[in-house]
Amino acid sequence: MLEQSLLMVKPHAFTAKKTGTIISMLEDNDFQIVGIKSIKLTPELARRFYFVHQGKEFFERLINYMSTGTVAAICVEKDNCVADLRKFIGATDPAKAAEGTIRKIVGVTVEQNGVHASDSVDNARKEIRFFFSDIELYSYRYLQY
Ligand code: IDP
Ligand code: MG
Repeated sequence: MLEQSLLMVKPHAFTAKKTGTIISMLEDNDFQIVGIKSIKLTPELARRFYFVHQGKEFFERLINYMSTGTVAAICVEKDNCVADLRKFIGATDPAKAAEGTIRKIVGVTVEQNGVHASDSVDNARKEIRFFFSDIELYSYRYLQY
């Protein structure tokens, strides 16, 4: 089924000019870009985005890290997009990520693992809404996220 998901380029990958590499990887693997923007998250926005991890040991560090620099938010669309994108980014720990995955290529550490991707269709809808309005998503007419 045609789905959309949200990929976010994390600060160190954006600073290291890996955004182009990541976009090429997405486009070369059938992920259609339907929305894209760069933004600097405030700690408050980062907290909202990662609220499901509140209370975890790594939460405060993650919030601090995610608000240190610019991120790129990319909304992509394809059949089975959410599961396919999770597979394509690879394991949370880049050292354990499979060859050819985004995290294997641009990840540095578990925290600086290059990218975020939505983990369910429901969270994809919320995360796309977090970054984009309808008029910023060109194929929003197909899916009312
Ligand atoms: P995911 O990004 O693969 O979905 P989650 O468990 O949802 O992984 O964690 C969200 C983010 O929090 C990870 O991408 C990573 O940057 C960071 N994180 C997760 N576990 C750890 C940890 O044990 N130490 C430091 N950072 C972590
Ligand atoms: Mg997650």
